[in-house]
Amino acid sequence: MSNSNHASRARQTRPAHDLARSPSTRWRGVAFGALVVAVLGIGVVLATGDLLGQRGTPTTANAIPVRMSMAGFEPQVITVKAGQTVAIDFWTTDAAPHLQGGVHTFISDELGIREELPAESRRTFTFTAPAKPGDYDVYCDTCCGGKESPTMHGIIRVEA
Ligand SMILES: [Cu+2]
Repeated sequence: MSNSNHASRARQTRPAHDLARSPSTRWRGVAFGALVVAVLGIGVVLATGDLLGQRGTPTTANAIPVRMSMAGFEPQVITVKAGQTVAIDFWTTDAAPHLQGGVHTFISDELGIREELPAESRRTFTFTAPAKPGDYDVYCDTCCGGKESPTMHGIIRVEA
């Protein structure tokens, strides 16, 4: 008799215990699932972005890869030789709505360069480096504050 009483009490307490415990367990499961989805999502976005940006291949040998983004030019310092014909392999993963006229720009007033780069694309252009060594300014004027924003400036470093 007392045995069956014990058993029934145990049977009654276990469901109560499960009820008290399962919500937090379920929440932990949901939180973990959300974390996994978020991490995978970020990975996919990064991988896709890089694939989009690297679509196509440079048409000019020895072109210098320069990535343009909301963070500016990458690399920020582009080193070239005086008098050299420089090929820039210019690319971006940014989407058109973030860019004025749907393009990033590569502008150097001092060197007379003005090139456009459509959203999510890659193109190669060339210019002739000046004979005079020094640092020359380059900027993008079609996003993130343009010429007024220090972030949108890079340097073309001309070495002798
Ligand atoms: Cu830009």
